[in-house]
Amino acid sequence: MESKNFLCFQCSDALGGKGCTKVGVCGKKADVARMQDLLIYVIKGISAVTTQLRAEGKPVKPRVNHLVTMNLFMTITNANFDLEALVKRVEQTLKTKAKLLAEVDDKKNLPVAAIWSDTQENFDAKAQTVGILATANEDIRSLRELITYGLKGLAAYLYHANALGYDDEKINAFAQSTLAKLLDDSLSGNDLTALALETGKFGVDVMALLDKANTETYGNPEITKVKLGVRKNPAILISGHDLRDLEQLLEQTEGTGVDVHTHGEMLPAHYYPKFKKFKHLVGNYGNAWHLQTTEFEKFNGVILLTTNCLMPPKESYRDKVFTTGAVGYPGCKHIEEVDGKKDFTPLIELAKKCSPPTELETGEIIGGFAHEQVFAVADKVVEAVKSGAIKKFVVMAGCDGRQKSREYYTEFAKALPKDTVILTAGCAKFKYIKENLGDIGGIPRVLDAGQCNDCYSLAIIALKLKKVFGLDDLNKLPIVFNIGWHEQKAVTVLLALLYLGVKNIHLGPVLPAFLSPNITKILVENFGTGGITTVADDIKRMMVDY
Ligand code: FSO
Ligand code: SF4
Repeated sequence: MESKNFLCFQCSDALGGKGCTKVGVCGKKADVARMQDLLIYVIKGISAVTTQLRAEGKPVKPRVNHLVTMNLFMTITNANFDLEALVKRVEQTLKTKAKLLAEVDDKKNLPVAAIWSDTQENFDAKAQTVGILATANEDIRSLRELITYGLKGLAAYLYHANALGYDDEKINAFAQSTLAKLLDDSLSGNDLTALALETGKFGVDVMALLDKANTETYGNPEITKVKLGVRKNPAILISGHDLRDLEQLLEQTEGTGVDVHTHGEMLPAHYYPKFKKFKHLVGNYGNAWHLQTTEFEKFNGVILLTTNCLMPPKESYRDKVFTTGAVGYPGCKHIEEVDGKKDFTPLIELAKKCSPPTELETGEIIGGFAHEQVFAVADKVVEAVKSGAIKKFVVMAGCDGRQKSREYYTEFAKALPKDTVILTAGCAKFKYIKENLGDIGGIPRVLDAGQCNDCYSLAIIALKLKKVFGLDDLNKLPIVFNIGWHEQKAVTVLLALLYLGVKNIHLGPVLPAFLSPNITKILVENFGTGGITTVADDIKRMMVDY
C-alpha cells in the first residue's frame, strides 16, 4: 500500500471532513506527515520493548519515558513542521531501542515494530507502509487512532508536568503498554473500546498530575484581571502551554527593558500568583492560535512558541519566531534545553532591536476560576443555584479554530439565558470571553479555569457540586457540555469526561473524521455524545432536555 501521499485525519481541520492527503490544511507537508507516521510506528516499537522489560521486572529509565513522551508530542497538530528534527527523533529512538532490546530476555513475542530498524535513506519508503491505512478494518482503525490521539494529548500534559520535575511511572507504563497493544491484531473492537476508556482514566490522572505540578510550583490560580493593551517597550510574545518556559523567560527578561506579553493558551499564566510578581509581564495580546498570522505581524517584536498551536509563520515575521520543546518549523530558530535550562538571550537581544507592539485593543478580561478559587466562593455559587439565580452551568471548554462555523460558539454564548454560567478552559474561550456577558449576583457568567488541561478543574468543580447537592450521578447536576475541539489534547479531555461518566456531550464544530460510522454509533448509544446543530435548537435542547 505504498503511496507518496499520506492520510491524516487527527484534527478538526481534516480536509473535507475526511482527511488531508497531499498537504495538510495545517500546512504540514507530505514528507513531514509521513515522517510523523514513522515516528509513531517506532514509538510503538520501543514501547513494546519497554513493556516487555517491565514484564521482566526491569525498570525503564525516565530518560526513555521522556523520549516516548516528547515523540508523541511532536506529532500533535500544529506542533512540528521540521522534517530534519523528526528524522533525528526516529534515529534517536531506534538507537535507544537497540540498546534496550539487548536487555530483553524473552524476545519471541515481540512484534515486528519492536525489531525493525533501518537507516535514514529508507525511512520514507518504510513510512509509506505504516500510516493509518495500514489497518484495513475501518472500525479497528478508528479505535486505534482514537486511542493514539488520546495518548498524544496525554503526552503533551505529561511533558509539562515533567518540565516541572513531576512524573508518574504508572502513566508512562500505561501509555507505552497501550501503544504496544495498538500493534496487536488479536485485540477486538470491544478490547479497544475498553482501552479508549482506560486512556480517559489516565487522561484524568495526567491532568491531576499537571494540576499538582502547576499549583505547587506557581500557586493556585486566583481571580485576575488581565490587561489587553500594550506599552511603549520592545516586547516578546510567548504562546503555547509551557509555564516553565514562561518562568525562565520572565527571569531572563527582568530588568532588560523588554516586556513580555502572552498569546493564546499562555493567557491563563496571569492567574498564577508566582507570575504576578513580574511587573514586565504586561498582559495578553490578541486571541487564539488561528489568528496568529495577523496578530504576530502587528506585534512587531519577537515570538516564542512553547507548544502547539503554531501556524506556518509568514515571511514578514518568520525571522522573529523562535520555537522550543516539541515545536519546530524549518527556518525558525529552536531553543534547546541544556542541563535543565533554556537560554533565551538570542530572543532578548533581537527584541531590543524591534519596535513596540501595535495596540490591538485595550481593556481587560477576567479569569482564574480554577478549582480552589471556585471552592473559595462555593457557598455563593451553591446559594445561587438553590435560589434559582443560576439555572444551568454550560461547559464550553476546548479549542478555538479557523473554521467560520465556529462563530456558532460566540452566538451560542450570547444567546444563552441570563441565568446560565459558562465554565470554560482552553482556547475555546476566545470566542466569547470578550463579549461582556455580565454576572449573576457578582459571579461572572464566564468562569475561565485556564488552559485546556485545566478542564481537570472543571471536572473537580462538577464532582464537588455533585457532593454538595448529595447526588449519586454527575449527570443529575444542572450542567451541560458543549465542547469545541481542534486537536488531540481535546481528544484526551473528551475521553477523560467519558471515563468520568459524563453523558450527552456535544462536540463541534464537526465530529472527528477519524470516528467511523460504527464507532460514532457506539458513542451516541452509550454516552449520548453528539454533534451540534443550530444555536436556537441546541439551546432549546440543552436547556430543557437535560
Ligand atoms: Fe488550543 Fe491549540 Fe490548548 Fe489545543 S492552542 S487548540 S486543545 O493546542 O491545546 O486549547
Ligand atoms: Fe490535516 Fe489536521 Fe492532519 Fe494537519 S493535523 S494534516 S490539518 S488532519
